[in-house]
Amino acid sequence: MKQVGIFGKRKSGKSALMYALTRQKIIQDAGFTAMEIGGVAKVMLVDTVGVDVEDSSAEKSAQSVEVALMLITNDSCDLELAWINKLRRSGVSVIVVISMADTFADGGKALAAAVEEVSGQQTFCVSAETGSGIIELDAEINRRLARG
Ligand SMILES: Nc1nc2c(ncn2[C@@H]2O[C@H](COP(=O)(O)OP(=O)(O)OP(=O)(O)O)[C@@H](O)[C@H]2O)c(=O)[nH]1
Ligand SMILES: [Mg+2]
Repeated sequence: MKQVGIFGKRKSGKSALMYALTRQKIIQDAGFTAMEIGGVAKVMLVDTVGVDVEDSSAEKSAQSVEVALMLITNDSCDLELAWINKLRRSGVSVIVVISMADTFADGGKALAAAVEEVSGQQTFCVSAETGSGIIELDAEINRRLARG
């Protein structure tokens, strides 16, 4: 089974996002059975320890995922950017996520633009709290899985 890993610092909303994506999947499966018949990939979502934890388990998870979500919550994100490069070099498809978007007055747009500038990657603003951006992120995960 293909694995999608959720990475980010401690308390960046990894577990909450995993729950939100899972809930989205259940709603979709109930509402759009045709998509399921059409062959939506069954994937394993893997929650991880913070990339800022001195522990090799996030590194281990990184070795078994096809797609990685890298959560960013503020502009102190050198560690996350380093991880994005490392993951991409090892062939992992990385989706950059501005998490807890509801905590920003602008929904995370300014941070997203700054991260897009330095990483050269499209970013997705999501909130596990309000559900904003979850459908779009789910669609992107499926696109990446279909590509790989
Ligand atoms: N406002 C808001 N709070 C959030 C959101 N996602 C998570 N939180 C809160 O942020 C805190 C950390 O969320 P977690 O999902 O536990 O974060 P985590 O990255 O799994 O944390 P660790 O596993 O301890 O590293 C919790 O109090 C959540 O309720 C969000 O989208 N919006
Ligand atoms: Mg967690």
